[in-house]
Amino acid sequence: MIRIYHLDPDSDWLGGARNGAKVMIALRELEVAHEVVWISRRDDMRDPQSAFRRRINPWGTVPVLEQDGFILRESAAILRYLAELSPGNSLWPAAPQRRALADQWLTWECAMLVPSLLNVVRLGRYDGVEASSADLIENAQARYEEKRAEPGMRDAQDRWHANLQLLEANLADREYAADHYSLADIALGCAVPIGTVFGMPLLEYPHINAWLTRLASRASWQAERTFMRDYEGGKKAGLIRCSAAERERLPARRWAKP
Ligand SMILES: N[C@@H](CCC(=O)N[C@@H](CS)C(=O)NCC(=O)O)C(=O)O
Repeated sequence: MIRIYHLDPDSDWLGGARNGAKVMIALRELEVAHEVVWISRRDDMRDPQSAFRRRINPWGTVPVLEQDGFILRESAAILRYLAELSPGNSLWPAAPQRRALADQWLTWECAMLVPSLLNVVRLGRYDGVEASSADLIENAQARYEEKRAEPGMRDAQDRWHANLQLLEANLADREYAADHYSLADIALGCAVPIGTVFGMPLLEYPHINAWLTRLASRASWQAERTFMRDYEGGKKAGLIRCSAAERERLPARRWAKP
């Protein structure tokens, strides 16, 4: 049986694990039997003495896949492994060039897009290394506003937006990152809405908005609370396109307390 170590967004003060969300969506799409082990960011991931750190992942991160003693870390590696277990699936096509193009965007997500987001997160001190009461993610947009004019933060924002412009241009003439719905969309779709948590709008990217709508219409995405809260929270905050009526209907985002 495959076990996935993941975070419950209802009890995590950073709203859950976006990298874990990728794996959960892929498991549903591929219909792979699995169980989820819900762990705690504070007690399991950040405590060097925890059983999780000692037995499963000394790096202290999720997601982790465990299967009969085999342990695999890194969301992109886990996605590829799951796809290998499900031959013939369309998320990871067999034809070398089609697969390579999906892999290009899957790799770009973790090598280019996420690092540019982490610059913003770290400059805004939302890496969450300390969950101090002065630095809660629920204050992220206010803190981001305070810092957005600082030169380092401006540069970090520009890099994030330069990457989004690349994705936007790619989606201008195709529905998905690599011509067909693939692992790349799963990874990118879980990462892109996070910028709105920090107050960075997606409004100027019509193709990205349309692509997110396509992803969010899938049952496997709707079941992933971490993604849905980032996505709907972005809409509620007026940072992702949606109608006024939908914005009105959406609940305000609530963060768990640390
Ligand atoms: N490159 C890794 C990143 C894993 C990662 O950083 N996951 C976050 C949750 S999305 C985490 O474990 N953070 C550690 C912490 O907050 O202590 C992957 O893609 O799996």
